[in-house]
Amino acid sequence: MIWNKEMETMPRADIEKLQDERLRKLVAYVYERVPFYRQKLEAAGIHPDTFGGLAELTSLPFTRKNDLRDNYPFGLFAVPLPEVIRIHASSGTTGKPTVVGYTRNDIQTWAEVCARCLALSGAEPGEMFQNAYGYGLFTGGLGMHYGAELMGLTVIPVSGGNTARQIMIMQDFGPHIMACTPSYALTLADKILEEGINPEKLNLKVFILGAEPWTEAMRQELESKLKVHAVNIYGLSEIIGPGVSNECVEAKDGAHIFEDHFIPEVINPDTGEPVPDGEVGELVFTTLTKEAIPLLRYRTGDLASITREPCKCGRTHARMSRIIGRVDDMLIIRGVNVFPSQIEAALVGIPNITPHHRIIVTRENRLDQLEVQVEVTESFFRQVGEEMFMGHPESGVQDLKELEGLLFEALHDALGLNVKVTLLPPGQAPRSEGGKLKRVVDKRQLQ
Ligand code: DLL
Repeated sequence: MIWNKEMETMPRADIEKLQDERLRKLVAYVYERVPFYRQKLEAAGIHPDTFGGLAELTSLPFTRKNDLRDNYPFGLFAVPLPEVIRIHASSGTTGKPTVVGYTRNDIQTWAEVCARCLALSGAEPGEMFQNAYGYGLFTGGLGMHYGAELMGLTVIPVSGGNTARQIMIMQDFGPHIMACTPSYALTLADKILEEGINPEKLNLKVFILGAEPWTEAMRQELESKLKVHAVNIYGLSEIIGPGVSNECVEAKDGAHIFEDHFIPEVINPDTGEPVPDGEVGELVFTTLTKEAIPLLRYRTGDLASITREPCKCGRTHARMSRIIGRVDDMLIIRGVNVFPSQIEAALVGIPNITPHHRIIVTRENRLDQLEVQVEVTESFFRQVGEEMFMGHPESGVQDLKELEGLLFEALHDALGLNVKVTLLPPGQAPRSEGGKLKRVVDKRQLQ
């Protein structure tokens, strides 16, 4: 089903007309209410009375994560605090969290876009939804919760983690839809199979996965292991939380961005100039309807491309590709730009390994070293013998060397770098415990 047919299938010309109207209102709104924006707009020579709307979008100033940090906690809010009925925050790796607020209308908008995501994923009113995104300051849990209630799903607010309990609920309550991070879905799938549970006996038909990057290979693995659909949901706290975009289960070919609420752009992260549709760059969003913390041209740091080609599901909103990396996650190894997603993609299709891996960067004698630690499968581990990994190579040595060679070649082809390959016994690479997974350890800053 299409949750909001009128908005989601609107002809492009009408979408742009609506965006134009809303953008003009937004510029006046932030100019009046947020000193930070008034200053920025004045510096850019923009006044709401003469602003030319959508056609002049790129003349508006960017907003960056640091602007939220500098105005911590509530400095960018456009309404008095009593009108803010909810606060969320996303914790970065360093320093203070990024704080966002919602008015009553914002909470309604958020539920609406999350209901659209559920419908895009194939949910139908009356079905049951196991929500394994974390509840709390993280937006995942409560965002999806309100969307699911609005749609009329039976919500199980189990939150993240506690794999045994998740599986018990999946078996006993029979949810049709489950949402969690993709790395955690893999943890669940492995555990389900390990326990000898027949996935076809579960009621589950779809996993809604997001909050961290994942790949087509992970989709295939999950879909074949658990006999479900796996669809991508994208969002970020600054823009609303989950509910910025979602793939349709029909095509699974890019996530539909709810353009009546968010204007997407893709820019060259170095120059700030727009790049053509289909080309990868940094995603930028302008919120059109947010009241508590509306943002102009927010630079997400996420790298993706967008297309405005119509989708076979009938929706007309622009679609974005998977996030292929982060502007700030890009590792520079001996001058070469490396995205963790390239490493993940290079590992696909190589036999005897699992998708679980860890990326370690060090600096030895002033030279960057990239090490990729890849976990082997149980059956390969049995074949080569445990001693191998204990430093007593015997029978399995040939197979082991071959596998290392294959991985070295694949990584060299993908990155143009000599990478140190280390094989790990099953279970040794980091797994998701329910939240976002951190695969990259960059030890250079620590030295
Ligand atoms: O992760 C919101 C969310 C919750 C999205 C649940 C989807 C599902 P933050 O904690 O603010 O918000 O983190 C936002 O996570 O800028 C991306 O880098 C990354 N991210 C989110 N969804 C995806 C995805 C939530 N589908 C940051 N693929 C974003 C890749 C994603 N990265």
